[in-house]
Amino acid sequence: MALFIVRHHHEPNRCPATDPYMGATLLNYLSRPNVRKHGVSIQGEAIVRGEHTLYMIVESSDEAHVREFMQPFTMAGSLDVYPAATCASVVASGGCAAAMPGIDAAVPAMDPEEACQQAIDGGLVVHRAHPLNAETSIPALIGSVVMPNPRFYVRNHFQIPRLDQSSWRLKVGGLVERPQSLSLRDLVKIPTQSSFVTLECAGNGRSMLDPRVDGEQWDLGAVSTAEWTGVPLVEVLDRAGVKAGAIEVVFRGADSGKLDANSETIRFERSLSIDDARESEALLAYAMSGEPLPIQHGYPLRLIVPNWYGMASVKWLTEIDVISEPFRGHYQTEAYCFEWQRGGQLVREPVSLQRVRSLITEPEPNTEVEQGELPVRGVAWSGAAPIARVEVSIGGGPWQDAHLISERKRHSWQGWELLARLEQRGSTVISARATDMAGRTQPDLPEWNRLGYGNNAIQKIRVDVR
Ligand SMILES: Nc1nc2c(c(=O)[nH]1)N[C@H]1C(S)=C(S)[C@@H](COP(=O)(O)O)O[C@H]1N2
Ligand SMILES: [Mo]
Repeated sequence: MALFIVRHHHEPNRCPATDPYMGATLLNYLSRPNVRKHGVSIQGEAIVRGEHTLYMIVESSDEAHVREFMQPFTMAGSLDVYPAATCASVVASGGCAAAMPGIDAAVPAMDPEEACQQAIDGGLVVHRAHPLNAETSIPALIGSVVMPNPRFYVRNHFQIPRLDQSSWRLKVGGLVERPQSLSLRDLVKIPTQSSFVTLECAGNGRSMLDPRVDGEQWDLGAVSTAEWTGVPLVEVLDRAGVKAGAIEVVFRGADSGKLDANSETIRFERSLSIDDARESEALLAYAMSGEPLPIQHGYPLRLIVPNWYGMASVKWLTEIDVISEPFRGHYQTEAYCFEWQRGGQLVREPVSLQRVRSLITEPEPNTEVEQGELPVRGVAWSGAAPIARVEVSIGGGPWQDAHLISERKRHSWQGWELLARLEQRGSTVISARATDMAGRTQPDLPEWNRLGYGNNAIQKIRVDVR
């Protein structure tokens, strides 16, 4: 279907609505059932008061249908039909005059406009329409453990591949005794496992780094939790039988693209050491919080590596390759590495486990709150160990222990709350700090690094006490 804007203008003395019967005829003509008969659907219509001008946003297969439908209006005045586009489509293609980015015929992709519109309609904050990158808005983190799927943050490097379940296979090869080619049906037959796992993008909070670093300018919402269901990765590795001499397992997604115009096409691929592949409780997930994996989140199958930053959890998984050399892919050795200047030296370290962090979900920053008791709530997580405690400070005062809600979880964030007292009126800062059972806690300021990963500085929000 194509989108059009229709404009009709008539002279004041020819305004059809001045005659009640003509006016009624017009309304009936514009009614949904009648419009449908003409192969058109009206998304909205309005008249500019006093200007005798009608605008409509209509959808139809082609302009001819629109003109045919609008024919009666031409008797009262002029008619213009403009081919149009949604804002999501213009932004995704990079401007009013730009064409939608080409979709590689070999790997059919989701329409970027549709992906973007879905993100907006789901309540996500869009950072980039294409490739789609969108974060959860923090107040949406309130409440249950799981983030509803439409509100789960989306982080993509390339187009979103549209994979066909009937022809899709997971190939397991390389240094294995029995190479596998598994359909979704084969996988569903293996006993399932479900786990609540928090994913956090390594760049979450990057926008707060000073000096600014390149990359998606995430606020604090590139984190969400879902209940993932699928097959333990070890199960599939054991079926294939890992041979002696293997040191790493590479996971390859179906999505691909170029880093810049002159470079070669690369896939999104990441590796884990054999030990991490076996011991991280990684899951090959085909369901997300009770629904089939949504296309944006890796349909039909993705890897979920609990406690690791999100880049390890490869979406649209098509290949598992067992190798005998360290993997050198772009997303392994160039991106997703901390680069620090320490003692005049460049220190590099691969990004792996999520750093301990807490987020305040309530109250909302920069809002007015009443003097007296105020519930402060949030979530906290750490890749290294369960959360030991969360403390809250009001207006730079002493740290007070918050109450941890529900039992300790290994792979998912934990809710916490504190009934705080706000004594003084005026602007106040509330901060929250988590400590995990490995004794790690959050720094006061982010540890700046060239690519802007792992900012787990203590969150501070400002409220106005009335
Ligand atoms: N195939 C593929 N897998 C991927 C990515 C990607 O671009 N392609 N992005 C990774 C990154 S950086 C993150 S943070 C998570 C985000 O998962 P989500 O979009 O389901 O939230 O997916 C990871 N897996
Ligand atoms: Mo990420």
